Amino acid sequence: GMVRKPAAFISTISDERGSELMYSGVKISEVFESGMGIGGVISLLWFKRRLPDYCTKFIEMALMLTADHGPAVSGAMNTIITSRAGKDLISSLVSGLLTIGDRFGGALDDAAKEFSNAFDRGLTAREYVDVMRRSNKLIPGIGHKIKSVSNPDYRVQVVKDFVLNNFPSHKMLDYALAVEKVTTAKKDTLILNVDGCLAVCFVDLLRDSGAFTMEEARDYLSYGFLNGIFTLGRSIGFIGHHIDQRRLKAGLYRHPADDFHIEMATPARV
Ligand code: Q5B
Repeated sequence: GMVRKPAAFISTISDERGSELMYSGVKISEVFESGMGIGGVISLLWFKRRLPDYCTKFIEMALMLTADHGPAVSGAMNTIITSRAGKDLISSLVSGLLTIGDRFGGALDDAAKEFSNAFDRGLTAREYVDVMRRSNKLIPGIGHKIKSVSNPDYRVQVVKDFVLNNFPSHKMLDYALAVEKVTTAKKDTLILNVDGCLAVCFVDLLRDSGAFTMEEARDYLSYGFLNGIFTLGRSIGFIGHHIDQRRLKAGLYRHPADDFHIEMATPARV
């Protein structure tokens, strides 16, 4: 008989071949009828399962509160400058996205990893801070350029309130808040930041919602999906900044030369 050619790709999250598009086995009509929202769609396409309502609501909150944080942050500036250089929406968006990393917006994966490693090893908050200091590492998810104990970040408060009131357990959030107590005693700005707070709460969700086994929780964290939450959320803002610059008909940007300190040594003759 006929031998089927082995497939070059395997895909398990969506299927458009039948009469109805399916997301992880759920028909698109059911996606709409059930009112699962974008949080439910992310649950299907990222985790291949339907999550409880409080989890999909939490995912939506994460996207809403990471959507933008003003024009001055690294990514928005890149987007604005690219847009003003006359580039198209996708180029401007991507230019902003490329700044997301360890320092700006992309601290979620490492925050989840480091906080949960420390917690699982039974380190006290103080011991974790000391271990990181001794290894000369900044604690991912701690610190902010402008937010502080005296100028709190409303976004972090919203996340904390939701998790404390809706999650069945919030061990990792409690642990991160104990770490924040230690770090803010050193400096006012060393708060649990939006990246860190979202990250530890997602660890609580993965570990204790009952929707994932411990092994699945570990695997999903290792896939780096948490930085995907910030990236997806902030794309909303970056696209907004591109549209804004177009609307304003903003011209090419050139940074004032007097804002640079230029220092040049004459190269040694060889
Ligand atoms: N120190 C965020 O730095 C920032 C420490 C620390 C221990 C730490 C820094 C950091 C880890 C990465 C992280 C996410 C670069 C931030 C985000 C989204 C955003 C952004 C927005 C949005 C800020 C002063 C003193 C020094 C340091 C010590 C600093 N951080 N010690 N662990 N984590 N954090 N990123 O203010 O003794 O004086 O030398 O890398 O979580 O990106 O809105 O802007 O929505 O867009 O420049 O919210 O914390 O502080 O570097 O001058 O440090 O504190 O060692 O100690 P700063 P520095 P010393 S949320």
